Amino acid sequence: MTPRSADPELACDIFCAVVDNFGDIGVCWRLARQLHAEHGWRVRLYVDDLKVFHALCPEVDATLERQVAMGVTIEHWREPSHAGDTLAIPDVVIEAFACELPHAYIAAMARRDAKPVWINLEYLSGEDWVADFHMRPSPHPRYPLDKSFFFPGLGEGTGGVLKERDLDTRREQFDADAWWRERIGIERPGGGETVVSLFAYENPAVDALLAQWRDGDEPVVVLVPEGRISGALARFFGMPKFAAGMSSRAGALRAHALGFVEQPRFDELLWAADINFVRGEDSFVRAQWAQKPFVWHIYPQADDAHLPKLDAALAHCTRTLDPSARDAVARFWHAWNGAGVPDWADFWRHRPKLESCAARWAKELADVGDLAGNLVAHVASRLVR
Ligand code: TRH
Repeated sequence: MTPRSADPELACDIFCAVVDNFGDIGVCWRLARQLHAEHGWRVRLYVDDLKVFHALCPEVDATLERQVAMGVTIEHWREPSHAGDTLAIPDVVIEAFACELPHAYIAAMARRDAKPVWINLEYLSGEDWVADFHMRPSPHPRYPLDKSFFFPGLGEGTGGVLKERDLDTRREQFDADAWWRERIGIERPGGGETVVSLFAYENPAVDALLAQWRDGDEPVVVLVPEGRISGALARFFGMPKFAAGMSSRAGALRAHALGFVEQPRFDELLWAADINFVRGEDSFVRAQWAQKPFVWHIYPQADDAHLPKLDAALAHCTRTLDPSARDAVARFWHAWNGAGVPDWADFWRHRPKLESCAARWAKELADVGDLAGNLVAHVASRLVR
């Protein structure tokens, strides 16, 4: 039997329901592009909110039912029961983050002679249990179909996280001077200034942090993509808003607001900064590949279900730090996620150690393998003809 993974025409549908924010479509769009560009798959992406998608990919026209962007066919998933007009079932079906597939679609999957490989792509967690559950099949109660649970993760035995093949090369070739002129309209700050990127949800700890930067001895330049934390910046600087293109300063702190950029350019912000505050899932992963110190504002869940995930990520990312630096990072991350007041000086005095740890961690994480490659390997093991 010949594995079908070598088939350049392997067809895949990805279903994505946007719950809120940008992470759901952020992950699906990155995966879709990668499966097409790096593995030659024919990918169709069903998305229920094209307006959010448009922010990440401006060439997506929110009024169209069907379109192609970057080689990926995009279908407007109008309602949960809508399954496209043709109901052509591909070789691989990926349901992202437990969004429910249309019933008519599942019935058509069951009618297909060669059953598709059906994968539920889960949210990322660094917790240990993930490796035990990764790729566990679950038989459908009514149809002769198996669904596998694909768990992204930060450790061995998990699905890993997405990383494009050319990412490190793009990072190494990044022209920071040109970026500062183009995006901020000023020369790149000198080595004596600490550049911070700040992508976060509303966060009660931000006022204390801004005040520490303002009152500190070292100059800090903070770059803020316009979004949920912008209101706090505006209040801090006494401005009506802190919108893209606006700047302000107070004491040792300078701040610049940035417009939202298409997803492939988001990494540049992380490469331009000395330390990155990131959130959710996809920007959290990108910060790890940026090989810079970072602080994670995790997506808050009911009953504090996110806190064990935060600690699991801390354990992975800081594993090679000495105890004093590791404790400082844990204190700072916890404060940024609602437990205590952040102490910038206590955290940033460890900067050299945090920088070398970030580079070590990116290498360790790469050993788990790229999620798209791991998924393709799984499909290859299941699809035979
Ligand atoms: O937007 P998020 O908060 O998304 C969240 C999380 O995914 C969370 O786990 C999920 O449950 C919730 O959504 C529904 O953060 P995240 O995951 O970092 O996604 C942001 C995306 O936006 C990421 O792909 C990077 C992208 N981005 C751009 O493309 N351009 C930009 O200018 C910026 C600031 C971000």
